[in-house]
Amino acid sequence: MFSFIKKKLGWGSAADEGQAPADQAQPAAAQAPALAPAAAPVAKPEAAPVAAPSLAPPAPATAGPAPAAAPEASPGTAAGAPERRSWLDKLRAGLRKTGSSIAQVFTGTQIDDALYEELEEALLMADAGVAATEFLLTDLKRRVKEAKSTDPVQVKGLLVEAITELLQPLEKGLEVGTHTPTVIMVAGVNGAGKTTTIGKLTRHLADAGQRVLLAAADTFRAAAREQLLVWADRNRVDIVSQEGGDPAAVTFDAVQAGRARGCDVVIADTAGRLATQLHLMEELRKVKRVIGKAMDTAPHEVLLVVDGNTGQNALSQVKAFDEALGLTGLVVTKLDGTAKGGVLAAIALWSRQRHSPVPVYFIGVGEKLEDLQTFQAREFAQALLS
Ligand SMILES: Nc1nc2c(ncn2[C@@H]2O[C@H](COP(=O)(O)OP(=O)(O)OP(=O)(O)O)[C@@H](O)[C@H]2O)c(=O)[nH]1
Ligand SMILES: [Mg+2]
Repeated sequence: MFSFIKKKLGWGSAADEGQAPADQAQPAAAQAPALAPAAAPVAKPEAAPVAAPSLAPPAPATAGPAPAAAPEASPGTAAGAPERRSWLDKLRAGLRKTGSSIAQVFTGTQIDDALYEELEEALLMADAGVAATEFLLTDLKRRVKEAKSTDPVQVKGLLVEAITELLQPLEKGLEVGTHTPTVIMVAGVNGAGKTTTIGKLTRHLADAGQRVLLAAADTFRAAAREQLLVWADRNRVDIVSQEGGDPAAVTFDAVQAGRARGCDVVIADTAGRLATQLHLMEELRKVKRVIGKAMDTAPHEVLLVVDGNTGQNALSQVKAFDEALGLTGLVVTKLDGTAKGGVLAAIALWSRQRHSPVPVYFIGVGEKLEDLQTFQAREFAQALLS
């Protein structure tokens, strides 16, 4: 459970002690039929308060210069610290291969050309890509000069600073509640982790008292629908699905049903596709257009789920899906595996050059519920170099 969701909503401490305030004691979703089909009678909205909850990143677990979220750290951190540490360990373990090779650059005694060359190689090996590697090297050399550093260990610290600063614009919380419902469309290549991410996110939202409706817009595979049904059932939320239906039509029905039922969040799961499959990308654009027809301001979020193991290909995916859909956020999954993590730096550099950054709302470090975590730039930079 993201303890900070509760905190943002102003019911953190009571709920942390297992005493949800009276008006939140019964999540609206729990009262809704578990697996309502599209044609189910439209339920009157429950009086679910929408206080613009934000799944904002928590304050950094480790010390760093003036973290912006510092004032919120205390109560939530106390309750959430062990959980957060354990996923951080997973992230570290996942990135260890790369991390150790970057960290090893700083085990010598000299700061010379050889160190920078080794670092360049290590960053490239970590999937940072040529542009981000050059950017970080230039930035690091400037920092080293300014700090008049003579110790490689100090240089390592400066690299953590450089990476943190580059990644910082990607650190932003997903907000729901400004619109009712908040409509979230989820896209990505096959097997990236879309459905799993939706399942975990749904659970967190439902636990926070949000009434969620899922749209099974992956109508290609019966198994895909079943998979989302399992998550919906497990989370006791409604789902709109249709056997072999048109993805855009299913999504349209879901957004309309979400509005009629007074849902807080509608999440559309789409079928995996490659950005090079032009007809499938066109279909995705159609899903987005149709969501806009069902609700003027929607979709409010267009999320791309990328597998952290795909290296520089992840950046290509981000660019291509952004061009087709206009992304509002990313989820980077499987950072517990063999992912090298450097691609986040490449995405951050690309994001800088875009008119507005595309935040990484969440990272996935495993298949369990607690393995969906908010992205925190400093923690990530430290894990990368630990
Ligand atoms: N280790 C690890 N596995 C993950 C993570 N996220 C998802 N998976 C696994 O990746 C596999 C694919 O996940 P799905 O959620 O089905 O991926 P998808 O993008 O919906 O796939 P398609 O709908 O087929 O395109 C499953 O076995 C998940 O359990 C993660 O963060 N870490
Ligand atoms: Mg799926």
